[in-house]
Amino acid sequence: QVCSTSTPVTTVSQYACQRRTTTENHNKIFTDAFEVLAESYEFSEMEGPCLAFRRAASVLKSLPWAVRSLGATLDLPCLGEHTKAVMEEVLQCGRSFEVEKILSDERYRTLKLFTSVFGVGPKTAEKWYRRGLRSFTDILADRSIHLNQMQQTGFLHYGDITRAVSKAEARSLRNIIDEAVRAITPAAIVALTGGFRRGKEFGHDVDFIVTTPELGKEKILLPNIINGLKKQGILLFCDYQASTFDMAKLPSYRFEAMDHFAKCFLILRLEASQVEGGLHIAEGDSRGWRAVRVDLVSPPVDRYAFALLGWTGSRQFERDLRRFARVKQRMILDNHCLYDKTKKEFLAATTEKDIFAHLGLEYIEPWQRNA
Ligand code: 8DG
Ligand code: MN
Ligand code: MN
Repeated sequence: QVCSTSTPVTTVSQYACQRRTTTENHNKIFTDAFEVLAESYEFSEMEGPCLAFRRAASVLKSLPWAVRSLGATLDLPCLGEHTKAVMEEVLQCGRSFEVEKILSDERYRTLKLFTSVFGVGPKTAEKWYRRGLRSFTDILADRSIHLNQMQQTGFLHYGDITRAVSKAEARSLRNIIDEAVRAITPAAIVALTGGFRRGKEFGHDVDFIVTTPELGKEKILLPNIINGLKKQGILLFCDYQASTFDMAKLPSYRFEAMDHFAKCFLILRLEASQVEGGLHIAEGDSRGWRAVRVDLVSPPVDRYAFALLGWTGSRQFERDLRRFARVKQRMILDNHCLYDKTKKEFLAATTEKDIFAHLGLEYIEPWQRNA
């Protein structure tokens, strides 16, 4: 080689679990564009390109510097032809015409609008779109459409639920959950997880793990917490899913999005008086309360580390942890366990650090998992 370089080459890993990604994104102009493309492919059920754009966005999010030319991306993984073409457009024009076209596309706009309702997934949105429905008015006026209870609640609290939850609101909810849990068993464990554990300032919901130090006693937790919240008059909606967890059915070789722990998807009423600095609501809104989405998951305590790692996210970080485990270590990782296919045994863990160590990964702090 003619060209030798004196600057140290730091290679960026193709796995998000080998990168440190804070909430500080220096490449938002690109990652916002990629997210639109990824979502548009998701609506068309084109998993490959969708994932490619999500991976590319994740790589750019991990950089402590802003990309100013395509030349600067030569050593970066996961950036394909299409990705670079979009970046080129953004670098030259400040925007991507392909993205703008999607943003003005009727199908994309409609599916985006419909899936913004709590309880409406891509399948339902698509079904409504194919029936010619284009607005909420269309849906609510169509007598042949049956909205389930989740969707009815979604429409009822649409404004509040689509409005971001602030850190102060998350803290207040933590106190509410803490109190509800202590009333049942003082020894209970409550941990903040999801985006707020990763240090985000705002979230679409607040996620908690609740369990008991005594194995098996966690079974009484969720039903009792739900009852407590109901008695306080702050339970606006509850979708409770009992545990289907069975250690004998592990490891699971097929990919499952959901884990088998007991969980509930809630909408709670949060009073302004309980939030330091007030509610994060529209100016001029004088109700004195708002609706917020809260997720509770309740694993048995011996599964705690796996559940915490799985629910802390980000989704891309989780995807790459599992992919890394499978491809690089011949291991299966999910929210319940870590299984070594070579040794044919489960690897025990009481902390997240144990799991990273089993995987041969450097420990990544929660606030560095915003991949
Ligand atoms: P946000 O709420 O601030 O928007 O971001 P987030 O906290 O990262 O997203 P989330 O949708 O609340 O999910 C948090 C983590 O929970 C996510 O990384 C993956 C995990 N999770 C599972 N199973 C499920 C599931 O069935 N539904 C949802 N919503 N999250 C799940 O492991
Ligand atoms: Mn969340
Ligand atoms: Mn959640």
